This record gives sequence, C-alpha cells and structure tokens, in this order.
Amino acid sequence: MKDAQWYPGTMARAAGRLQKDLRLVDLVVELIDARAPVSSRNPELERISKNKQKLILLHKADRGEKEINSRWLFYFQKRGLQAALSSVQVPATVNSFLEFLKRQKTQLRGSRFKRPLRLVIVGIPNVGKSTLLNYLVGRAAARTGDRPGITRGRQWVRLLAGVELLDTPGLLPPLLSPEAVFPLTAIGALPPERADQQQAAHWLLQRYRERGKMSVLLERYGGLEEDAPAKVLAQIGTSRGCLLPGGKIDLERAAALFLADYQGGNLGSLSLELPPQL
Ligand SMILES: Nc1nc2c(ncn2[C@@H]2O[C@H](COP(=O)(O)OP(=O)(O)OP(=O)(O)O)[C@@H](O)[C@H]2O)c(=O)[nH]1
Ligand SMILES: [Mg+2]
Repeated sequence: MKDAQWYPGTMARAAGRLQKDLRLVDLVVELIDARAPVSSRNPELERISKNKQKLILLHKADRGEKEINSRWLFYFQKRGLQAALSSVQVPATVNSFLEFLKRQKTQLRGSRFKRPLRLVIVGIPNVGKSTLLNYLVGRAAARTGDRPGITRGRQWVRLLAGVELLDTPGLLPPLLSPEAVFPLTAIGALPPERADQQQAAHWLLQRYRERGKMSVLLERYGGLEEDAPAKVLAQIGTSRGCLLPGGKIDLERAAALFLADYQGGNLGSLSLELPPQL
C-alpha cells in the first residue's frame, strides 16, 4: 500500500485543525511512546508546534525497560527539551505532571489577565492521550481503546480549576520512514493492514533476542528453542494451536497473536529503540 493512498483524509483534516487550535493554547504536551521515542515522534507535529512551549511525555513508561527509559529521558533533557516519564500505571508520574501544570497555571496568572491555562495533548494514534486525560480528570471523559484511531474529533475538558485540556486525534506523518513501520506496528500505532504482520513479528522477535529476553517468550509460549525468528514464530503458532485446515501452521494468526500479546503487556517490558550514546 502506498503511503499517499494510505494517509487518511481525516488525519490530514485533523492536522489542519490542530494548526488553528495551537493559536489558542499556552502549552503543547506531546506524548511519545517510551519504547520507541524516535519512531513515535511525528516530525509534522514537531514542525507545527515549534514556536509553542512544549512538554514531551515519554508515555507507557511501564512498558519500557527502566534503565533505557532513564537514558532516553536524559537524552531529551540534554538536548534542552522539557521531558518526563509518564504512565497511568505509575501514579507518581501523573502526579508530577499535575504539579507541573499547577506551576504553569500560577505563572500564567502572574503574567497575564485571568484566564485558564490551556494545553493540548498531541501524539500519534494509540499512544495513550485519551487514557491520560481520563486519568487526570478521574472519569471517562474521552473514549479510549487498544486500537489506533479511537479519538475522531477534538474535545476540550476542564482538568482542574483554571486548567483546560484539548484532546486530539492521533496523527501520523503522511510519509513514514521505512524504519518506523515495524516499531509503530509493534506498539499498535498503525492499523494491521498497513504492514506485513509476519515481518513485523519477525522484527519484534529479533528485538527480544537482541535484548536477551527470549526467556520471557519461553515462559509464555513454552517449548521454544532459541532460533531464527521465522522458526520461533512457527513454534508460537504450534504452541497456540494456530493451524490451517490440513494442519499447516497459520503464521498470519501466530503473528497477530504475538503482536497482540506484546501490545497487551503479556510479554514483559521491552524497549524497541535505544538512545544514541551520549
Ligand atoms: N501500559 C500502559 N497502557 C496505556 C497507558 N496509557 C494508555 N494505555 C493504553 O493504550 C491504549 C490506547 O489508549 P488511548 O488513550 O485510546 O490512546 P490515544 O492516544 O487516545 O489514541 P487515538 O485516540 O487513537 O489517537 C489503551 O489500550 C490504553 O489502555 C500507560 O501509561 N501504560
Ligand atoms: Mg484518543
């Protein structure tokens, strides 16, 4: 599928809309996935929000490896960017985000006339924007889901007294770099039809191998020999009874199952991209 044909019209419209909304906001909160901070950053979002005050949240930090998360955080901060780790599974991270917002509100009050602090939450699909919003307001204000493209329109929500937040639909760049396709598939930011699921599964299996974490797969699927990704995928298929009529292994189903297990957090924490050595 060609990128130009794939890039949905709704996303192009949402990007245009966001450009207008940016004029109304004091702060842009960009959510990226802590496991893949390069691929999950949309350069288009960076470009259109470059004149705004920004906070980068390395979100779903609970799914990334602790030590690598810290290295990524250091990497962003070293480059002069405001950044923090974030996860709805780690309340301390959400609390420090709230404290940050309260400080921002006080500063705004001090410097300008009385109006609420307005922030917008942006990022690629499925990175956790609406879930974070719901967690912050303590109710299901926005629809969430484990698929990309859940939020369709924009939505303002009052977060605290004097702080308003705009939830936005996930945005991907119109042209994805080839290196980003598999990480984005692994974290569930791309619809399955966008990439070859078996190749994506091979790529992810390779990451488990590289990070020395094959034992996690052994525990989940049993009886795996450490071997080439294609063979491991076939073994996963066998162990999970993914069979086609006639008894051949249904590799497509095995790949979907394995990717879903990674996305669902059933395979421990695994970072997909490493920060450059500083
Ligand atoms: N492990 C983990 N999962 C999370 C976290 N935050 C969100 N999720 C999950 O990520 C999935 C996507 O969440 P959403 O909030 O719908 O993502 P979104 O960015 O609003 O997605 P779009 O509306 O499609 O752009 C859901 O299954 C959430 O439960 C987190 O901090 N840790
Ligand atoms: Mg959403």
